[in-house]
Amino acid sequence: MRCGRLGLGLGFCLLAGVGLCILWMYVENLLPVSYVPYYLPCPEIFNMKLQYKGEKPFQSLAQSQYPQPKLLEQRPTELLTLTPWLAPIVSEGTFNPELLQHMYQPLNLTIGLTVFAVGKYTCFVQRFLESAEEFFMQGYQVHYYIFTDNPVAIPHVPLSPSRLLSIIPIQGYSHWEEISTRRMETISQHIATRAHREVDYLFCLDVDMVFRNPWGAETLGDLVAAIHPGYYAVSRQQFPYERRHVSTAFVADSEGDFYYGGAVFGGRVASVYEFTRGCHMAILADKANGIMAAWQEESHLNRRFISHKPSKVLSPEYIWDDKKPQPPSLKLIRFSTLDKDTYWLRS
Ligand code: 5GW
Ligand code: MN
Repeated sequence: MRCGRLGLGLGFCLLAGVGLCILWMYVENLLPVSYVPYYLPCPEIFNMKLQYKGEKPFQSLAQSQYPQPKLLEQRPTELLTLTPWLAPIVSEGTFNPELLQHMYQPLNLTIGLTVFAVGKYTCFVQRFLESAEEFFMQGYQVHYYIFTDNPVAIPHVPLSPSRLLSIIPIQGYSHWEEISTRRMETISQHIATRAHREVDYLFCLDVDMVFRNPWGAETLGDLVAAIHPGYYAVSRQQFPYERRHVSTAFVADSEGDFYYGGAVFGGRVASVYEFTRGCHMAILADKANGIMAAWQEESHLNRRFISHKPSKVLSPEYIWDDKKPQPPSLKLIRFSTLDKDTYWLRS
C-alpha cells in the first residue's frame, strides 16, 4: 500500500517535470527578450523585441534600399580597415551612414559627451557646442557634460529638443599639468556617480576643437580610440610613448599598434569607466613616485590601449589638426583642432 503510494507520487513528479520542461521550451520562444552575451558590440540590437512589444524588429530596415555587400568586389580604400585583432578602423567609405542610422535610431540611445573648459579654455565652448549641434550624433539624444571652474563663463548655446547640457563645477588648478592629469579621475568619478544612469555611450573630447562633418553611429563601440593625426604614418619606435621604465606608462620599442590621441576616446559608459579608472590609478602610482609621463594622460591612455585593445578605432578623420594640410588618404575631416594661440592660453 505504502509502496504503491510512493510509486504513484514519483510517477506524478516525473510527469509534472516533463510537462514543465515542454512548457518552458514553448514559453522561451515567446519571451520578449533573448539573452545575448554582453560582449557583442551592441547587444541592444539583438534585444530589439524589448522596445517593440510585438512589432516586427528591423521592419524599417527591410524596406530601406542599400547595395548588397560583395566580398569579392570590395574596392580597398587606401587606409587599413581592420586591426590585427579584428577591430574595425572607421573612415569615410567603410560604412553606410543611412543603414547605421536605420539600425541604431530605434534603440533610443543616449550619447554622453564630456569636455573640460578650465580657465581660458571657456573661450572654446561656443564654437565647440555650435558645431556639435550641427554634426555630432544628429538625430540621437545627446547629453553634454561641461566641466568648468567658472560656470558663469559658459555661453548659452541653443540646443535641439533632444539634447541636454549639464555644467559641472570643478576646482581650477594652478598648474597646467594638473589640468591635463585630472580628467581621467574626474570622468571616472562622474560616470560612477551620475553618467552611468544617464547615457549608454560616452565620448570624452578636447574642447579646443570643432566638428566639420557628420560624426554618427559608426563611432559607437565598446571601447573606442582615435589614431593621432601626427603619427599615423610613422613606425612604432618613433611614437612619443613614455619610454622611462620607472613610469607605469612605459612602452618598449617592440610594443604598440597605433599612437592614439588623448583628445578623443569613448565607448559604452561601463567600459569608459573601467578605462578612465585604470588610467587614473596608473597616474596616481606615477605621482606617488614623483613622475609625470611624457604626454601626461595621453601617455597613460596609449599604455592602456596596448593591453586593453579598443574594439573600434577611428581614423584621423575624427581627430585632425587644422595646421596640417589634408592628405589624399583622408576623404573627410570630421573633427579638428583649432589653430589656437597657445602662448596666450598658457600665459
Ligand atoms: C592649459 C595649458 C596647458 C595644458 C592644458 C591646459 C588646459 C586644458 C586648460 O587650461 N584648460 C582646459 O580646460 N584644458 C582642457 O584640457 C581642455 O578641454 C583642452 O582641450 C584639454 C587638453 O588640453 P590642450 O587642448 O591644451 O592639449 P593639446 O595636447 O590638445 O594641445
Ligand atoms: Mn587640444
